[in-house]
Amino acid sequence: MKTILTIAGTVIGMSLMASAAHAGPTLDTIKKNDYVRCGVNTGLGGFSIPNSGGQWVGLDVDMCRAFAAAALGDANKVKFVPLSSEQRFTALQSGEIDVLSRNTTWTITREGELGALFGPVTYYDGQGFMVNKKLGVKSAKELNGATICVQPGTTTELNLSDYFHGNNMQFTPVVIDSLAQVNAAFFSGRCDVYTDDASALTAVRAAAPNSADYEILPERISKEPLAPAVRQGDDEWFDIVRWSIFATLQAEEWGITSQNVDTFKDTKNPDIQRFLGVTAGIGKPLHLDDKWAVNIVKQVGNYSEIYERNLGAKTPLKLDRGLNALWNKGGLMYAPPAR
Ligand SMILES: N[C@@H](CCC(=O)N[C@@H](CS)C(=O)NCC(=O)O)C(=O)O
Repeated sequence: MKTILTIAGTVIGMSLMASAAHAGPTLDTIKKNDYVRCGVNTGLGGFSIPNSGGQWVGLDVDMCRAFAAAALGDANKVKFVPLSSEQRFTALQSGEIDVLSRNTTWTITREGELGALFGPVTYYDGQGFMVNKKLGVKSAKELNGATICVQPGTTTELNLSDYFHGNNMQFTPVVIDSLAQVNAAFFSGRCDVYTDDASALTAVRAAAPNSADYEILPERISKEPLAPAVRQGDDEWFDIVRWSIFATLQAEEWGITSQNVDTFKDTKNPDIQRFLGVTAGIGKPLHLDDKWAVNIVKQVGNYSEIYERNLGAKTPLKLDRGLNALWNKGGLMYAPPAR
């Protein structure tokens, strides 16, 4: 550090020192507001939806709470901003929200052209098709000529067109702006087919009055890595978002839950000591105190707790972990070392 300062001169030296002490403009705003403004879905079961008591619940919502637990020490300090598919990137670009945590697929265009920067994937998904069983359709390849409900501003709309053209099939899109209206259009029979991320189809079907009448076809026509995104240009806030997600995965890997976290305080494992802030060091790289990770685990839970609470076997969605299992359990979820 000293050599760099001498060679590179005062300007770089000062900016290095400034960045060590300063946590970035977004965290400044969050601290000033005393809440994280989190862009979420308008109402998608399992991911982000208000419950009967008016509380926002879901996996994307819990990630927002994790960011607040890390940044402000309190998972309740979140202002949820419901956004449609088309509104979400403008809300992020304009500074209306600090983070977008809303079943949003990580793509090159959204990063390269829409100014978003995606954190780690919180749910690996793929696009599917749902039909009324009375159509007797068993495969997406039988959908030639179908009328298909889809929302604008989504990867879904683009993949749909690619899939049908690639397979030499025709379709009539029914493009509808709001999720509630797409659902209404499909369930009233205006469209033969509903296409969306498979998890969203599962959620929409689970909420339907006669859900047993509908079938999700076996094909997954795309990769939909769903991840929270921040605005480009604020690395410090990006780091907090990124490492908050990793903390939920790391806690799962070590079997640390919201219920048992206190029993780990006498651990002899130096990695766990650091993670829990028993020994110093984990806060400094994020410009936070050493308790940020333990705050997440205590107040929100590890990834498995978050998953099971919102999407797992005891929920209406009943989604298997699949690709969303940890790396050492056959899935893709992997946290780098927090040291
Ligand atoms: N993952 C896809 C689809 C995300 C998406 O916006 N899906 C729609 C259909 S479930 C949605 O969430 N709509 C909610 C709304 O507009 O209120 C993407 O990022 O484009």
